[in-house]
Amino acid sequence: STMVLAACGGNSNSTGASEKGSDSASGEGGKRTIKVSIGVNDKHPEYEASLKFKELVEAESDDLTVEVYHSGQIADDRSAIEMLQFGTLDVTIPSTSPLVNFIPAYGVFDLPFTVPNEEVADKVLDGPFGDKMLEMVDQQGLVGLAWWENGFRNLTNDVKPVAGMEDVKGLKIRTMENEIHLDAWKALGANPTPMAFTELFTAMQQGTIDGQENPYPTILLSKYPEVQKHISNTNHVYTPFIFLFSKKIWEELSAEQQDIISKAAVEAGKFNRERTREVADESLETLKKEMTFTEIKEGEFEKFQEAVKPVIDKYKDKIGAEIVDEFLAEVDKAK
Ligand code: TF8
Repeated sequence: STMVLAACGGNSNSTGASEKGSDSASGEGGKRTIKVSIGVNDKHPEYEASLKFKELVEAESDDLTVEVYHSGQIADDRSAIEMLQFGTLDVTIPSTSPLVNFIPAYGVFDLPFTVPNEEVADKVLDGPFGDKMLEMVDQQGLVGLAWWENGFRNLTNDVKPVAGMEDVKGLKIRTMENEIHLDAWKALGANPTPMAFTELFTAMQQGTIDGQENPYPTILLSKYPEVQKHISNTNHVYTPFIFLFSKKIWEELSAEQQDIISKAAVEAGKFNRERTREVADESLETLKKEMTFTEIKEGEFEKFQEAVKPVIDKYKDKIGAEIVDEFLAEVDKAK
């Protein structure tokens, strides 16, 4: 069958294993152009870090060239993941949330109000739990090479200031293509719709939705203040960026090329975290001038958390109870 052919096909010279994706083969290598697709624009720290990845790879390798495509010109997050599976695109660095459509366990990162700050996120992602999650994408024809940062997500809308649960009621909120986010916003009383990031600006401009949620840099650099009046510090979830390589293409690379790429992905990820955090602080200051910033009132975070509890319970089995418990334990340990 095709399955068997696919499993036996390709290059049989499966010697040198790399650090990451260590159970997958390597090939002959040779001259290659690595195409990287990201959904955000060329003002975003994720783009800067993608250029850093390019610089690192090209400095180390004589036969690898990297091309970076921003703004979802190649594809939105979900389609880009599919292209990696088919081997028609080399790299994408999406939020983990659309990956849940392929690997339910990834929903662990979508559970709201679990990660308190960036330091805890770093410890969990850089430790054994993060490694285990990176390895897990192998089953979907992907190689997970590094964690990058998008940041904590915050709510914006064009209708009213949001200071607590009451204000969220009835707001038409765009969510990522992820059922946990969808159910969490329903539980908070909003009226959510899933949509690709590439369609979001137009949807807000045309008023088909009232609001959306993203980290401060993405909100500012995607020019959302042009179409949104209000912003609040909901900080409701930390969904990381994940650096994904097509397994099909990966196995054609030489062990040396794989090594150069793995290291560059991790190195550029460190740069990405630093830049994202600098830009996040600056972005919030600018957003406070361009929009109405409303602080979430005391006691309201507790109400949010209480309201989303049934959503966490609902998805625990689907994600895998063990993974959820392990994640929460790692978060606690890191606090
Ligand atoms: C979203 C995400 C996006 C990223 C990017 C487009 O709201 O936060 O910023 O996944 O790849 O869709």
